[in-house]
Amino acid sequence: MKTALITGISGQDGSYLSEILLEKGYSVVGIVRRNSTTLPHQISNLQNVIDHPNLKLAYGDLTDQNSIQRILTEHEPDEIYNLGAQSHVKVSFEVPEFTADVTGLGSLRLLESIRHTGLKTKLYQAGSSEMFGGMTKEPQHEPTRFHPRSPYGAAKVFAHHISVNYREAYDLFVSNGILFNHESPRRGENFVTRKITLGAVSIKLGLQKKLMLGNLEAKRDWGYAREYMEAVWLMLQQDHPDDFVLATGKTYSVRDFCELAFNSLGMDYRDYVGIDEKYFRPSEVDTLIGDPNKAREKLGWEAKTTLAELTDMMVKSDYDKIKKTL
Ligand code: G4F
Repeated sequence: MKTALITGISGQDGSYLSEILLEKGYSVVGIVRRNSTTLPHQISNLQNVIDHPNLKLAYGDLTDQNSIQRILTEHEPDEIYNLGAQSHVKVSFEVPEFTADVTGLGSLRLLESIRHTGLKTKLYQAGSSEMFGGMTKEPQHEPTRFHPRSPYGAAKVFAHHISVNYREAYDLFVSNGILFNHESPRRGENFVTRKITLGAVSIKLGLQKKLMLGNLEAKRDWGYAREYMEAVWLMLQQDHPDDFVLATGKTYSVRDFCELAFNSLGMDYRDYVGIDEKYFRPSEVDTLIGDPNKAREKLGWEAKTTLAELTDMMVKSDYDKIKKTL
């Protein structure tokens, strides 16, 4: 039985990946951070697998090298998926140093721990389309130059480059994914898609009157998170480490997403959505659109769920969830 270690297991991506790995017969170890929220709340995304006999949780932190090294020594994972991060772009402007520490240096600590333990393992480093940031050349693919527009993007660029460096310098098996935005009913509530689906449903059910957002003109390439985690697993099943863009190849604005979400509830977003300057970022990434050709050719992967299907899935899930509490 193979063992996989996941940092960031309690997030959207970590929860889908753990389900996929457990279905494939892996033993999964998830690193969870000690914080003031109680564990059941912290791991609510893991409710489908929390009682699985092959899932273990271990306390550790990407800012604490000793904890990582201890977990590596104890569990000797065959594969490591580094999904842990301070992943909110707007928040990264407020806590830039913390973001650099967790999102950037956290990946270096993992690489150093692998090197020092001498473990023969494969590492997946979660990169982001935010690394392309202000690039005007579209669509963005693996050789596209990075131009991060936030402390989060800059930290991810560091994590990407240091992963490539450790691959070249120490012959470690490290693959970088460059994932464009990927969403689902498990998306954190302060990311724009989930904020919109939750807001639209709350308005429909009479719990809220307005939904305040920031920049409606920003365009993103949005896919379905579970499908992206299938591709992440495939990256570590290759004979050689490599870097891959995962994207749908289509881009839509935040305004388009509002239209889809409100329409699916029989409402017109223009009657409910307002703009609040506080949600604007000091520097914005205007348009992201990825070219997933390499992943299609080498991994045989492509995104299947359309944005309309994804929006419907999220709206329905939020509707059912809120309705139950009324
Ligand atoms: O949903 P968002 O916060 O996602 P963002 O910034 O694109 O980052 C996400 O995707 C990245 C992959 O490219 C990940 F690496 C990263 O960790 C994260 O998962 O914002 C999307 C867009 C932005 O342009 C933002 O300015 O929506 C715009 N927006 C407009 N109003 C808003 C809001 N974003 C948020 N979070 N909240 C708003 O009220």
